[in-house]
Amino acid sequence: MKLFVFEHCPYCIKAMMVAGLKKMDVELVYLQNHDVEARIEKVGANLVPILEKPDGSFMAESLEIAAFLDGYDATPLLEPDAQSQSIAGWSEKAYPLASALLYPRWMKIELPEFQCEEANAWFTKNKSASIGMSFDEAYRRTDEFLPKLNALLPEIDWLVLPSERNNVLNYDDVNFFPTLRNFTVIKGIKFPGIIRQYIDEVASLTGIKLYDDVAV
Ligand SMILES: N[C@@H](CCC(=O)N[C@@H](CS)C(=O)NCC(=O)O)C(=O)O
Repeated sequence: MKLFVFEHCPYCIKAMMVAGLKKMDVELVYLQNHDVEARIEKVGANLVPILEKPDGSFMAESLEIAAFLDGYDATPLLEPDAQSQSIAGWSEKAYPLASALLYPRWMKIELPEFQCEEANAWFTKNKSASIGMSFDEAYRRTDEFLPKLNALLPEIDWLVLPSERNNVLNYDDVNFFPTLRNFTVIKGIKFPGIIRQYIDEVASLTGIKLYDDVAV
């Protein structure tokens, strides 16, 4: 099977987590960010992740892909979610800060979906419009945004470490780990100890790479 993704995309990470957790033979294919046609021709919409199944058909929607991959061997491992309201509430508060901190940083590190000028220009144009400021301005204002995001992190009080539940992951992990994982690209982020341990444990179980080494 092939999974068409962007490395910075939290929805893609949901699907990649399950493929990694179950050590599946899924080839990751990184589309260029501006290549909208490559998405539309497969699923009729401009969205990743997209899974190409063994029969050649395509499937969109990260959680549907996650469930499909989890059930592929007829032995699903993921437990149901239990914290979706807490996750949604916290994510809504953090979203504007997270966007302003993350978007300019994706342009500053090496990512497979930004391997040509058109891809960078497409992302910069669309996402600077969505945060209402240029990437230069957003990056310059890190000292304003980062303390506010750091202050929100201790409010995440629903995490249970995988090691405290027999390393069995659930849909809360699938939904929320990708957000925390992306924050590792922000130099100076201050994860409370349990969050840092949670990120490291889930990354290790799913084989998802973190950004600590290239944080800016
Ligand atoms: N509901 C979809 C949302 C996926 C989504 O929003 N993907 C974004 C990337 S993070 C996308 O492909 N946007 C189109 C673009 O960047 O041009 C899912 O869960 O898979």
